[in-house]
Amino acid sequence: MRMSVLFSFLALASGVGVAGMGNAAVLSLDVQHFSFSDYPIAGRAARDAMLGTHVLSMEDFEHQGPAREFVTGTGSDIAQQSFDTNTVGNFSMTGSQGSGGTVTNGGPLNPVTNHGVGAYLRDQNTYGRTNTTAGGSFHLDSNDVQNMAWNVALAGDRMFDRLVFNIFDAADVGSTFSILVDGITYFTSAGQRMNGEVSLVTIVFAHKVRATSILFQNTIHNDGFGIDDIAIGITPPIPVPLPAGGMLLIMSLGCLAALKRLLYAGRVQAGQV
Ligand SMILES: [Ca+2]
Ligand SMILES: [Ca+2]
Ligand SMILES: [Ca+2]
Repeated sequence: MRMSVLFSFLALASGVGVAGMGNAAVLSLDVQHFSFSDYPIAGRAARDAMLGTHVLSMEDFEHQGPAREFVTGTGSDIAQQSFDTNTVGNFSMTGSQGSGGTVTNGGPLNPVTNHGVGAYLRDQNTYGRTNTTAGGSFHLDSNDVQNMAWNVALAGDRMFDRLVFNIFDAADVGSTFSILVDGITYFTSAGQRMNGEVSLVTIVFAHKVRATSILFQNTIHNDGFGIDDIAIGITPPIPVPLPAGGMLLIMSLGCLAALKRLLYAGRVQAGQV
């Protein structure tokens, strides 16, 4: 069952500010929350409705394995590494590094050394962050690092105007979670959220764009979240109505034909034909 719509932003006013910065103008950002058990039916139906049929690219992380932390270097030179999906753009981490149970616990959560520095491609549930793809197992996890940045772009520099994706387990252990688009905050979580809650996010732009920057921002670290089932789409072109001149021409031709019929009828009546 759909639990609530926390935020639906018609960015008419903010759009002016965004456009003034030369960035993508957000027309609306909608967030729908589902419990993890409700998501498979109600959430997927809502996702399909928000997505429509015109999808340009999708990323469900099922073909990005193996599970791993995105870092470079060793020892004290460990640094986060940007993860380029080749489908929906790239992800990188900012802010305080992770140090919670997600990072420090051994076993299946961390089959290899985890530094809490880079995003983690995971193939199993991690404190309520888990895959949302039907029949899948992978998602991209924040790994308890504070913020995640997503530079949205399509292969071939194609244009788009719609993003649909799932965020889950945000703001359930003390953080306030926000979504920024090109530096402007369009969503902030309200109160403490449920463990494992799935938040279906839909962002619609006022016009087609080639790139945009999304920041998933937390007030603290160690309140991890995941992202999965990303889709980038474009609104199909609207059929162009005939211009006013064309309509006038059609109406004039119609009138001319009616006039000719009247004249002919008059001539028949007068015995001229
Ligand atoms: Ca997945
Ligand atoms: Ca959790
Ligand atoms: Ca969390």
